[in-house]
Amino acid sequence: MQMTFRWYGDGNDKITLSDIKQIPGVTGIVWALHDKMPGEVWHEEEIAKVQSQCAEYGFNIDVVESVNVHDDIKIGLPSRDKYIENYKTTIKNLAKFGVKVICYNFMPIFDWTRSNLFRPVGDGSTALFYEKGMIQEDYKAMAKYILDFTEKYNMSFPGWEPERMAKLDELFKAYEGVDHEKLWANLKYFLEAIMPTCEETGIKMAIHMDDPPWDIFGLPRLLVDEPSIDRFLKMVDHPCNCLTLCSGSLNANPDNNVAEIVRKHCDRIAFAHIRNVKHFPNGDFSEASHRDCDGDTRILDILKAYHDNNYQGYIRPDHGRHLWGEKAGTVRPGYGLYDRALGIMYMLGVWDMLDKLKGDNK
Ligand SMILES: [Mn+2]
Repeated sequence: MQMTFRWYGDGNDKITLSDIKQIPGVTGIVWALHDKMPGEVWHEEEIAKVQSQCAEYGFNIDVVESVNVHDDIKIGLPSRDKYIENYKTTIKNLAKFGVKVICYNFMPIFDWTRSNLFRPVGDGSTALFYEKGMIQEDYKAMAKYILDFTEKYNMSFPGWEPERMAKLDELFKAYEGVDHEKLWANLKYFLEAIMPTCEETGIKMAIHMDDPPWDIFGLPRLLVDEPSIDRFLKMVDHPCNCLTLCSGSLNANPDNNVAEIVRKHCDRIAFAHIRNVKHFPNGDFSEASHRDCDGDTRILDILKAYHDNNYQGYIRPDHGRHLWGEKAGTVRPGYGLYDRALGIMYMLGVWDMLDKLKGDNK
């Protein structure tokens, strides 16, 4: 297991590489060129700049999150081929700098979705919250809440590019007729087109689970549970076609048993997101600390499953709560310093003990 930490880049994240360096056990930065629109090529000099910033602190840049996929590819328009060519160029450019894993998602229009970004947890901290009743039909109200926030605090969220969001009605129209099967077919087309480039460069494509793992606003969602993950891996059965297994996204549906999925598909998990979720009886959920008993995701079972399978891939704490003065305007929602650092210490504590027990049992 290789511990990593997501960083939004110089001038785009109040957390510094020096801060991250002080968290024990972190060897790599999970990064992206956040000013790129989906479909644009990532150029060598832009990649080189991030690499040298990270190298100064001894961090690798093995994992990129995310190289976003252009809507035309997801919709299946004839123009997709041009964007696929751009994607291949980006893969090749990233490989030149030692990148090993590209995290991406195939969610139509909206990336992650929440109804409250700073909801009090009850202990003085706040966390991302999903109110099921609010995210049903009216995409405009939800989008307005998120976009007003980004405007007020002058930040942009991955997958929530204002340029795309300004054309929401057009986007919804463009996705008309893209049902589950069409979206599966478009995903297959994309992956089959880029797999030769992945094989040539050694880069693994690691699809992120859909968040939340169900259809929203009438838009289809694909990577939602164990059967759909099985289907995805079989559909393009190639060692470079991998998963970003996000425990929090999957466990937003409490019927999903993430540890079981880890045991079944560990060899195809290139990147592990560890996040804990607490459920409420009405279907709402809140994000929680990484400690197993603070949520319902069974973090200990998941870590044990990775350890039992001798997991060699990359791992990171996914979202954390906002602590100790972190609030709107001072922190990226879900991406504060403190709770993610606590999460790392929890995970490493569990992992070290499992290592020790394994050694003792020899
Ligand atoms: Mn995640």
